[in-house]
Amino acid sequence: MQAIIFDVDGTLADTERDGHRVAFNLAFEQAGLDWQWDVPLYGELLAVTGGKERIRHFIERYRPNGVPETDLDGFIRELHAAKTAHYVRLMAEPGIPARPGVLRLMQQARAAGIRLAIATTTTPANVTSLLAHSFGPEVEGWFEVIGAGDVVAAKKPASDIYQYVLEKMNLPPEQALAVEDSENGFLSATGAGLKTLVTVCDYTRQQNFPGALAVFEHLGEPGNPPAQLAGPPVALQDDGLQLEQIQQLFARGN
Ligand code: XBP
Ligand code: MG
Repeated sequence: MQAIIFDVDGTLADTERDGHRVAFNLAFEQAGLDWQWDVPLYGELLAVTGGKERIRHFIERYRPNGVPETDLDGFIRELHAAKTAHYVRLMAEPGIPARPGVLRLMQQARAAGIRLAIATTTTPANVTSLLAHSFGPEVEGWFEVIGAGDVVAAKKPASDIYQYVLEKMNLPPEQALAVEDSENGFLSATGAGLKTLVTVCDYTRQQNFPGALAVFEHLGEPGNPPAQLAGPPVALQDDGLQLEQIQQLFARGN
């Protein structure tokens, strides 16, 4: 295991419900639209990855008021740019905490000489803001490659973003671990040939991850070990899933 490639939303932090969703709603309000994405509706809309793609899907599926008859692309692009500005600000204030054990695993990996990268559907500015505010000012620099947003044409569950990152790292897929939280992300990573560890979030707990190395609630931190939901049983200590245990799961494969 030469590298760990992290997903962002739902994996590094629980950003969907209290970050992205809120930012979308603020952008709708600012544009004078009466659209409101509540928590259950947003859960449905998450089936479509990518904010612009999600807005388009919402328009096509729900036919809401306020959609112009011409230049739908431009309308969506502007709405999404406003959403990104809100999201970037929300990450600074009030912010969303890093999920348990993520920063620790990054630090353990760095100490062991394991390379780090990111493969995400979200907009690059969102990654920068989350890392700076929830992880620390130096953390973005720990990632050799940050593959994000529109850098590839087809978003998750397509494998393009993982292939893009592997290519930039000049790394074969057998030598990297992906960490994901959702079915779409899992399909993207495994489709690129990566072994994948899953840490679910509230929106993805009921999803299926056939062939994952293991599925946990989260990575865990002292006093807060995670429940294991699938995979060969790992004997966790009080301080959560450790790098050596992940390396053992990786070596054992699936
Ligand atoms: C994350 C997403 C993103 C965000 C919105 O998926 O689906 O679309 O919800 O980000 P993953 P943008 O965690 O699998 O990468 O609005 O910037 O597109
Ligand atoms: Mg995710």
